[in-house]
Amino acid sequence: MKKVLIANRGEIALRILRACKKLGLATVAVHSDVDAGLRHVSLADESVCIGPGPAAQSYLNQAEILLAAKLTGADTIHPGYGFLSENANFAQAVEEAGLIFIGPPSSAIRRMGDKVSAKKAMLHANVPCVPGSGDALSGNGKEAEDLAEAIGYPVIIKASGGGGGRGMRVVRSKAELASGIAMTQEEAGRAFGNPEVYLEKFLEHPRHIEIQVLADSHGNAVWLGERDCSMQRRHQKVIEESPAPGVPRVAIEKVGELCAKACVEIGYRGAGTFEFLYENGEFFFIEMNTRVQVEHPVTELVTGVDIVAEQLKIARGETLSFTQKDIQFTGHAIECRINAENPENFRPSPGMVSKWIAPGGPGIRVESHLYSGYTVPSSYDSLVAKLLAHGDTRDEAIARMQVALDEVHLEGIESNVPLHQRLMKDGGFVDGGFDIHYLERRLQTLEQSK
Ligand code: MV4
Repeated sequence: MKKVLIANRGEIALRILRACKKLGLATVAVHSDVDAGLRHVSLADESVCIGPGPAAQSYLNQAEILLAAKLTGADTIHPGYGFLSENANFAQAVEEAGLIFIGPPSSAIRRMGDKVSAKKAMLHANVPCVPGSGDALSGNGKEAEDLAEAIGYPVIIKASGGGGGRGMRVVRSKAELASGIAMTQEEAGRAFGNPEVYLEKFLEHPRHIEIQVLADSHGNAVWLGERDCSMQRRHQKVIEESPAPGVPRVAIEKVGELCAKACVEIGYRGAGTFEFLYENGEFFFIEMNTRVQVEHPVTELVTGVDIVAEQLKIARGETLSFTQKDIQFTGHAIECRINAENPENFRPSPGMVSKWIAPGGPGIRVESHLYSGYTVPSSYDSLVAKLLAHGDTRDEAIARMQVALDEVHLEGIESNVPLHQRLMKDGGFVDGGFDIHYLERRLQTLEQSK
């Protein structure tokens, strides 16, 4: 591995570029027309324009990205998150072109992308899953009825091709079951080209807690603790933190060990995340993400592990340089996702950033591609910065985050910084342990009190 093509944009492209430089790797930035001014484009050794603004014609254009790799002599492609990062066909095309794809083998992406086969793999590896069908529902309606009766309503019908909140439907009684299954199958067939659905017990008040793992290509795997991502709105995470407040360490250690073992069992390689719902002291696997995630710096702050550099080292065949017992968890980290959006109605707020001054100080980390004079395009998601605070305790992390949020100077576009400022003082947030519905409920009561 000598030259890495970064097939992404924004803050994560800059993050990957920095990891490449740390390891002495040459870099190629690929960018769309509207992204020529991105920081990582000027900082990379080489850059190639791969098409117009719309992602379908640039960051999702597989042929164009492979051509850019060929033209520049890049031997490796890092897909970041989103875009092509979990596209098994792209990973396979990269492999077949004789290049290194930063991620697990395409076969593992394919297996985890299909939620029924992912769940089967996890059940086989003894990772606790939400009670349910354990396989795709057959055409026999009676079978689903009996199963739903046995686990008890409410249940949730999920598309095997879905994930991340797409293709699911809650069913609260026997009367709605058959039509609920038929509608979800119909929608899934259209949206994902795969009508398969499965059934689970619907958990009403879970928290969303995920386990970060790293696995090398020599049969070694470690877990790097958890992240509590329950503060979300419409399946978009808003705040993430580690450790998860109030969850017993023994429970985390138990599920963490199972995740690391599962990696070895399925032949996983690279960074990965096991997503769980956590309710009444129990973990239930729902999905696995086979990429680096937006919130990976939360884990980096509490473990000191450079996850993106580890991805690169694993991909070039190195053995993990540490074992599970070398991993120490220190203090508490919180991440606020700063989006270019109206803080009241959440509508995107693209435009020119006339002034950006980033916060700093002890325990503060900023991941951002922003600079004064940068224009946030309207073509992509609205994440413009990740602000992280680390402290000895959760209270200290919150206090540092409050100071840092007050230091943010962002002019020219609207942002959700005011929302984060309110949340850092919100009783429900400060207490910790809130469920995945907390933020949406809290926003409703704020709306009503106006
Ligand atoms: C669930 C659930 C309750 N019970 N599964 C939504 C995204 C996808 N990753 C899985 N999701 C859910 N699955 C059962 N059996 C509730 C959700 C869910 C959710 C999960 C994580 C984070 C935010 C969420 C918001 C709404 C619903």
